[in-house]
Amino acid sequence: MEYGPGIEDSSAARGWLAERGAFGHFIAGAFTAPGTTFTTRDPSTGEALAEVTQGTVDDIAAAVAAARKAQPGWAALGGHGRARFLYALARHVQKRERLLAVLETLDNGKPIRESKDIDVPLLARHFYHHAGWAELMESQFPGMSPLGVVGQIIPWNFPLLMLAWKVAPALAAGNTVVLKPAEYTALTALAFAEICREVGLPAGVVNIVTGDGATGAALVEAEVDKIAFTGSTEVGRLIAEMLSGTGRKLTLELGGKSPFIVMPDADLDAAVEGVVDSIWFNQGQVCCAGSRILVAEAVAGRFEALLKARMARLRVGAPLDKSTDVGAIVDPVQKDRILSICRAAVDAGAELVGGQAQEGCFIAPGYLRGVAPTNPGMSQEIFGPIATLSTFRTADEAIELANNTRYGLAASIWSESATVATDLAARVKVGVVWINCANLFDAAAPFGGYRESGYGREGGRAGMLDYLADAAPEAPAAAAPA
Ligand code: TXE
Repeated sequence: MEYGPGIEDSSAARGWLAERGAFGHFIAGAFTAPGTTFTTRDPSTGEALAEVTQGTVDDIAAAVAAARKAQPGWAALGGHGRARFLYALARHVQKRERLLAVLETLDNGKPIRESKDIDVPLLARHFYHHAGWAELMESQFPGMSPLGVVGQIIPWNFPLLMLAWKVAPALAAGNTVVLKPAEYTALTALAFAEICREVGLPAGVVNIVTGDGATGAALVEAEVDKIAFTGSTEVGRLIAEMLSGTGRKLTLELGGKSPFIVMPDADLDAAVEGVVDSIWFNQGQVCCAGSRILVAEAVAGRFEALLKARMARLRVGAPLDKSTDVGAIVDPVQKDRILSICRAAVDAGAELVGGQAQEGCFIAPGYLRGVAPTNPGMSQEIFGPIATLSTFRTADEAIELANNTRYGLAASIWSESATVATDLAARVKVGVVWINCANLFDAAAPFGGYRESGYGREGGRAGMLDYLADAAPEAPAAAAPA
């Protein structure tokens, strides 16, 4: 998408919001009347954007019943029949890309460049990719069947993208879904619900119930066949406890504290650019952010000088400004959380470079140096634009530091030697490794973690398998709709 300097025109998205004002849930192919609502705000200004309904146990039950009713028919369409709808969703998402990107930025605070160039294109890409898997269902997964109704709970850091990661494979496999978006960022999921209607997706195949953690908990307790959750490790643990002994399937994508390893032979300019993509992308609110920078002592001085200079050139500001690099933190609660971990890190002896709190929901990019392994800045997921910077002497020490965490989501490794990089890649205990790049996502590449970063995979063949059961063969394919 093209963009030049200036402020993105948000009038169409604002008009779209003004026309609707208050949102109900999307159940059985239609919007319910708004119930008890809460206000969703633009975190960069505090401006109220819309009223969103707090979902109740009854709302969840209605959505699950609608999904249950729709599921046999959806499965009976067969892979090709479902693929046609997934392609249609992908195409309509592209048609509405401007509305979706601006809404995402308004609701979440992320820079418009990211919504336009990353979030929305990847959203479409996931639906295209999974249309392909739907086409291949019968040949690639013979004897497997959908799970049934899936409850999906997603966070606020990539509202549309997390929706795509959950909804696209579930539908491709023949499941129907009840999705609960995060309370801070429900608007683009509701816009997606309208797209489902536009493409004529059969009623009840996708249901969206908005609300907070209580609504999420009601979904976990409902009669669903699987819960797919992305969010905090604490809530993930709670959900695992709630589901234990129920025999229901669960996949969890939780927090991270991913190492970003710079070897002595790395291209330092490229590695510094990698840090920008890794911890300063999306204000650092990224589960797989390279939040622990580990740099070889031999090049640490040069690397830090380059890093500091690059950091100083990042622009913190209005998310709709096309030249903004670092936008707003999603909510004042999250901003306070980030600042309190940074304070604890400094109290424990670290030095904070940059990272100043600014008025409103803004925090300048920064990093913590002189961080002992026991420092809270090193062990806790900050989930903000603040990395830690520490050094190592040998590759063994780098690996020891990298693996010294309760998480195991991702790692980014920087070296000009393929042998060195692949050797390290094999030794980091994480689900995703990037070499000489960071935070690159592809619908074909399975994503997921180990240890307290969760279990299950999203994307590619492994992601499809997490939405399928070994069971009786699928019902025979019925004619696809026009
Ligand atoms: O997450 P929650 P929060 C981490 C990150 C962040 C911290 C807190 O460190 O600072 O978590 O964020 C729903 N049963 N991540 O409090 O609460 C909730 O409504 C069922 C990392 O926002 O986990 C939302 O839809 N659902 C993460 C979703 O869970 C419940 C992304 C995530 O919210 C629930 C987000 C309950 N009891 C935060 N309580 C990542 N892995 O990317 C809440 N929810």
